Order: sequence, then C-alpha cells, then structure tokens
Amino acid sequence: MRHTWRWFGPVDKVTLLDAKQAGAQGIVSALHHVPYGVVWSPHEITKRQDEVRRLPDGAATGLEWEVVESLPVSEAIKTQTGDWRTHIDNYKISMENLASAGIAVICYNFMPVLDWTRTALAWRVAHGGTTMRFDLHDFAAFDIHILERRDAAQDYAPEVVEDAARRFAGMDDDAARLLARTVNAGLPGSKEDHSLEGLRRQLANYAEIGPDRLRANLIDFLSEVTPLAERLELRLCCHPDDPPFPIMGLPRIMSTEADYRAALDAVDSPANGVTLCTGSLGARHDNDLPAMAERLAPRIHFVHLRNVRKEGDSIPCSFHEDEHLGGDTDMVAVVAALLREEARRRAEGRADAIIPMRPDHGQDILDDMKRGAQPGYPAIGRLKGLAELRGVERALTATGAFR
Ligand code: CS2
Ligand code: MN
Repeated sequence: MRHTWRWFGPVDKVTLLDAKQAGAQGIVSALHHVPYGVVWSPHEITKRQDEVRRLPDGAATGLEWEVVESLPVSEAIKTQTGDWRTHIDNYKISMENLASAGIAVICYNFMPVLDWTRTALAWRVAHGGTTMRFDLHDFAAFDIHILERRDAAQDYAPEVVEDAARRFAGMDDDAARLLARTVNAGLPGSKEDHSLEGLRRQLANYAEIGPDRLRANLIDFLSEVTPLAERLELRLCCHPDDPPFPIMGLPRIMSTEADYRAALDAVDSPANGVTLCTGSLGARHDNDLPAMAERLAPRIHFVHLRNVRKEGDSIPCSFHEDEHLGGDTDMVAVVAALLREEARRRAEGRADAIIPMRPDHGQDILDDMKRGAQPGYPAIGRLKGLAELRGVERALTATGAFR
C-alpha cells in the first residue's frame, strides 16, 4: 500500500516534515478555501502542488499531492436544486484540471448537510489522552432539546429519549453551546453557516428527499462524471457516511455494503469506486469490514484505516475512536484483504496495483494536546497509527501470511 497523510495545507499545524518523519510517502489534500461548487483552477491546483513539494525555504520535501480529499459535491448537487447543473459542469472542469496536473484519485462523499458528526472532540481515554466520540444520548439531547427538531424523539429508543432529557436538564448554557458547536463542526471550509438556524434551514432542504431520491441523485451525479473520469483515467471514490446511520432525520445512502453495491452497479465503471473507511463503516455491527474489503476490493481506490469501539450492537449506537489496532474491527484481516487485492492487480499488470491508504484520525496523545491540530488529525496519534499499520503490512508481506 501507499502510505499517505492528510495535510490541510499551509494552515495545518502538522507540517509536511512532521508527515515525512511519521513515514508518509505521499500527501492527501484539498483546496479547502475554494467554496463548494466552484471550479478548482489550474493555478490553485499548481499552487497546492508546489506547497506540497517545497518548504517555504525552498527545500524539497520529496512528497507529492497524490490523492484529492475531497473534491466536494455541493448541497445543490445532492438535492438537485438551484445551480446544481452548473456545479456538475464545474465539477467536471475541476476533474479535467486535476487530471492535467497528474492527480488521479478523487475522494468525495454524499452525506447530506454534515460531514462526520461527533458529540465530543476530546473525550478522555483511560491512558490520559483524548479521542473523538459519538454519544447517542448526548446526540439525542442535542437533536431533541437544542436543535428542537420536530418529531426527533421518534427516532430514538424510549430509554435514550428519557436519558437525553435528563442530560439536557443537567447542562448549563455553555455545555449546551459546546455540544451544538461540536455536532455542527464539520471540516474546514465544509460549511459557511455553522449556526443552529443555518442547520435548520439546511435540514429543511431535505424535507422531501428520502433515501431513494438521494440515491437517485447520487446515480445522476455519477452518470455525469464517471464517463469523463474514465476518459481521463481518474479514479473517483466515495467515502462512507459517518456515522453510518441516519441522523437528524436525514437520508443516508453510503452506510453498508449493499449501499456501495447499488452505487457501483448503477454506474458500472472502474472509475466509479470506493473509499474504504474502516472507522466510519465500523460503527455498525452488521458491517463486516474484512469481508467488505474482500468483496469490494476491485473497486477500492483509496483506504482510510482507523478503528472504533461500539457500545452495544444497536443501530444507531454510541462509539468512540479507538487505537488503530484496538477497536472492534480486525485490522490485520482488513490489511490482508487489501494486500491480496494488490497482488491480484500486480498479476494483471494494472497501473493501480498500489492502493493509497492513510491513517484516518488518531487519538491525541503525548504532545498532541499542546499543538491544537485539526480535530482527529494530530501528529503523534496518527504517527502511531501509521507505524502500527506499517508493521502489520510488513509482517504480512514478509511472511506471505496475507495470502
Ligand atoms: C474523513 C472524512 O475526517 C474524516 O473522517 O475521513 O471527513 C472525509 O474526508 C470526507 O467525508 C470525504 O469526503
Ligand atoms: Mn474516513
């Protein structure tokens, strides 16, 4: 596998040299400052490539921008409203510009309104570090009592509703505000409006859009962009929903293997592929990650390796982000499945025989707490994850045990 590292650009508190020292071979990045729906110009793309290649003092990093994460799909495209046709045209132009710049792997997601959602960004772990957590009861407290979404209570089991009321009653204004901010956080540049009112407005856009309609919109989008991707030899890869179940009454269509199968079969092209994110998908007990890695393998273009520990087998459930080799997913089995796929691709002489992966998220450990990096993207926590994953890969390869 190719060991990549997400870098948020020059604003990232974790530097390219940090990434190098952590063992990164390539960089995953995006133009977070470009608003959704707007073309990524050749100039902006080249600028980011240069930023990855050279430090401010001119020294070479030896790193290249290898994967785009994400080329965002706008809300207009997801809902097929407003300027959505222009946004699709712009998406295609961005794809052409990326292909001309020599970047071939493009990750995106089709989550309505919010990217990943958590209720705590710095939940204390027994070892004294912190990690991100999704607590279903806190989330219900937010949904029912802070957001005050109509009929929200119907979406939770009675005991969750009861406990959510108790928790909300015990929150002062600051705690309620912090919870709202955390739920509504998103990635840099992912949203312009982080207010509760803004969130309510965006949710209202989905009043008439259920999962079938959203899936149809995804397939329309893929039908538009995939033929071009194929021509340009680009690999599009959809990231799963995180968490992988409906929240806030929003439709979710990328949460299970069946969801992926539907999207892959609807537009049956090698350019239409998967970002296998074991952490996102791992928050459902019915997602068997090693089996999914095996069965989806030919269309996996990008891999996020991280692990979550679920609290119970309900869907939805609470979970937290565990160490990369901890948690509920058998990471060794996942890596073995990916190595088998790489071996098959090598045998077929495929150009994409090396699959890019990155350690997705890390716990905040040691000096991470002092640095204040992007939530989920600390230097040392990810370094540790990558080191462990490289060890697994090396051991499986050296012994041939992955076969
Ligand atoms: C990422 C996602 O930080 C993360 O959890 O894996 O946010 C991912 O970048 C997007 O969903 C991809 O479009
Ligand atoms: Mn991910």
